[in-house]
This record gives sequence, structure tokens and C-alpha cells, in this order.
Amino acid sequence: MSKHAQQILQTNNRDGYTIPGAGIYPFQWKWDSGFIALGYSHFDLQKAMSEMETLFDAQWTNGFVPHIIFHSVAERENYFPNADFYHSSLSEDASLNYETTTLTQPPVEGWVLERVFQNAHQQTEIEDFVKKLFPKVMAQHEYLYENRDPFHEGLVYIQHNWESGTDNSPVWDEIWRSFKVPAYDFSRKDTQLVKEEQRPLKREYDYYLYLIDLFKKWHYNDKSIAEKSPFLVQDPLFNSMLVASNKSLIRLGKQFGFSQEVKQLERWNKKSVLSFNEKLFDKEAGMYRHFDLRGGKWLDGLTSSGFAPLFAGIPTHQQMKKMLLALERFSRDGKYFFTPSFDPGNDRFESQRYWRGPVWVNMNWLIIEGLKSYGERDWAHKIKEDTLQMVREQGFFEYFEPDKEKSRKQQFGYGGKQFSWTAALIIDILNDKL
Ligand code: 2M8
Repeated sequence: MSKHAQQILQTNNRDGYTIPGAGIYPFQWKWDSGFIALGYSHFDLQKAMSEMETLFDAQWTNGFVPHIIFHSVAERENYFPNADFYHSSLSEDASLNYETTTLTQPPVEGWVLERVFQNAHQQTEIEDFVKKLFPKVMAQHEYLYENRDPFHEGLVYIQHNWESGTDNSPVWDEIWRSFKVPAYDFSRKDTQLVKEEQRPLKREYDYYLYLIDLFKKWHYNDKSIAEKSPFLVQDPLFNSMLVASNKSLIRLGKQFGFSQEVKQLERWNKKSVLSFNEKLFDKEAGMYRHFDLRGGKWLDGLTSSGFAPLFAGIPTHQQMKKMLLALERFSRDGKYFFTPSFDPGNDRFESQRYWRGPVWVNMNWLIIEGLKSYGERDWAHKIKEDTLQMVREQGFFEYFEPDKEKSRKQQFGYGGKQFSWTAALIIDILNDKL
């Protein structure tokens, strides 16, 4: 299984970066690259390092790291919305080296850097690599805390659903109802490659595009976006990745002599963890929620992103125990594989449609690692077994049917096949002694 996974990464490897999947995702994606680098670090350190280096080559002058780098000109017409739609040069901070999007994605790079470092087992080039990457990852965190945290809470906002990584999650539904958008006339490429019922709706794309059009009008200026945009959300997954990355940078920083940075990281993290538990933890649900900064309230619906704080060591022991009950509920007494991306008890749950229900390997991996760090090995084991079973039986797909009964009747997973982060994280799981 591990060899097969390695082959998928090799096949999806381009010059210095790896595409998430052929056809549907033909460029470099930010958080995909993080998971992919982790996978490579088990068998090809050079590729792990170049994956991250290439990503940071596209970093903007203000520290922002864009979510897609449109490396291949030939592939431009195969993806929508592409560089022509974003027009990133409208921003005074944009990369001069690459055409990119103007949105970011969860800041996984700090903890990826630490794990790549650990998996390198003191190979000579790794120390220089860490020293080179550390300031770049730090600059990303500075960008986020300085520009995405208007009330200095230690919780940063995302400005677009694509920044969450969980594109069409039902949690955004009520935001979409709060403003009107035109019906855009465009040709979607994704639904030519993947069944329509497994992808977001056209109407949702209208919202996604409209937000970017607003940002263009404001030249992608963060202040204007914070003041005027209808979409400003404190997302538990995004913020967990930031806290986990802070923690990794603190450990690396102590080892590599970045003492000023370590102090700053400790200040940020203290505030972030406090606010997280005060503001985003829903005691009744036993898990973390998305907070709508514009509307001043939690968004409606529970998602697998609400379990991500386990990965960052944010919940107290007591909170973690409550989260186990919530996880149990997500499995509907064993009827569903761990971990559906949306609460299966909610009537907006859809078992095939992308981030509205299916199981994703990267979310499972984060939860497994989180549970391990709390010593909950039995739980971690259950989720690991479900993950391996799905991939073994159905292939290295992008996402999977959570309903066990339905799943038994089908041969394949959903979305893109030979999907890079599924392969990369299976490599990591198989290397784990758990
Ligand atoms: C999905 O997102 C992209 C837009 O960024 C898309 O729908 O085209 C999400 O699953 C996202 O989390 C992921 O990084 C990306 C590439 O795998 O695909």
C-alpha cells in the first residue's frame, strides 16, 4: 500500500511541486503541499524540501502565502477560476515571481516543517533548510496576526470559504443567505471531471466568485475587506493549524536560536488558546464552532473542523472527553465511518457532496494525531482503521462515503482519484507504530 502511495506522489510530481490530482487540480495548492511534504519526508527528503521551498517562493512581500500557485500556463484553461480571474497584481503585495490566487489556506507549514525535520533524522541538509524556512513561516504568522485579527483576540479570520479548505461546508449557508449575488456566466471545469452530485452547486460558485470580485474592487486591501466584506469567519480548523504551527516554531526556534521570534510566538499562542476556549467551544455540543465575526455569532452546524483543536492541544482534558462523545455522535452508533465532514444528524448533511458530509483522509489524520497526543490510543486506532479500510477497499480517492451500508455497495471513493494528500498521509499512517 505504501509503495502504491509513493507512486501516486511520484506521478503527480511536477518540477519542484506536486499537484493534488491530475485533471481536476493541475497546480500547486498550499495546504496540500504541506501534507504532501510530510508524505515525502518518509522516503525522499529532497522532494519534501522542494515542495515547501517552491510554495514559499510564491510568498507575497507582506508574508501572505497564496492558496494556489498557477505554475503551468498550459493548464490555465483547464481550471476555473484561474489567474486571469484573480488578477493578483491588483494587490501591491503580490508575488512578482508567480501568478497566484489572492486567498490563503490553513497555515500548516510550521508543524509540517517540524515533522519533516524529525523525519530527516539529522541528514546534513535539513538544518540549513529549517533555518531558511523558519523566517518565512514566521512572516506568514505575522501577516495573519497583524491583518486578520482586528480585535486582537488571537483568533484570525478567513475572508473566503476557499480559505477554510472545507469549500462548500454547510456552515457557510447562512452567510450566503445574508447577501445577494448575480448569476455568473462561466464554464465550470470540475463538473466535467467529477460527477456533479459530488461537487459544490453552481449557485454556491456565484458566491465564491462574487466575494473575489468585491476584493478586486478594493485592490485586495485587508483593511477594506475587514471593514466591508460580508464574509469574515473565525474558523476552528484554520486557527488550530496556526496554534499547532506556533507550537512547532517555538520548539524549532529554541533549537535553532530564533529567541526573539520564540517570545513573540509564545505571546500569540497564549492569547490564541485562551480565546479559542472562551469563544469557540460549545459546551453543549462538546466541540468547537465557527464564529461569524460579521454577524457576531456562531455559525449554524457542526463540522469535522470542530475536532481540529485536538491536533493543536487546545482542549483541556475535560473538553477533550466531551469531544469524544461528539465524535461518537458523528459515527451514529457505528453506522458511519469516522469522521464525516458534517454532522450526519443535521438535515443539510449530504453524504456524497464534497465537504457537506464525506470523510476526508486529511481531517482523519489530524484527529488521529490529536487523539494520540492526549493518550487516547484506542480512539486514534479506531479512526486509523476506518481510514485504512476505506482507502484499501476503494482506492486513493479524494473523499469517501461515510455511510457504511452505502459504502459497501460501491467500488470507488468520491472526487479525484490518485489524490496526493490521501497518498501522502497513508504513507505517514503506515509509518506510525500505533
Ligand atoms: C478544494 O478546493 C479547490 C479550491 O481551492 C477547488 O475546489 O477547486 C478543497 O478541498 C481544498 O481544501 C483543497 O486544498 C483543494 C485541492 O485539493 O481542493
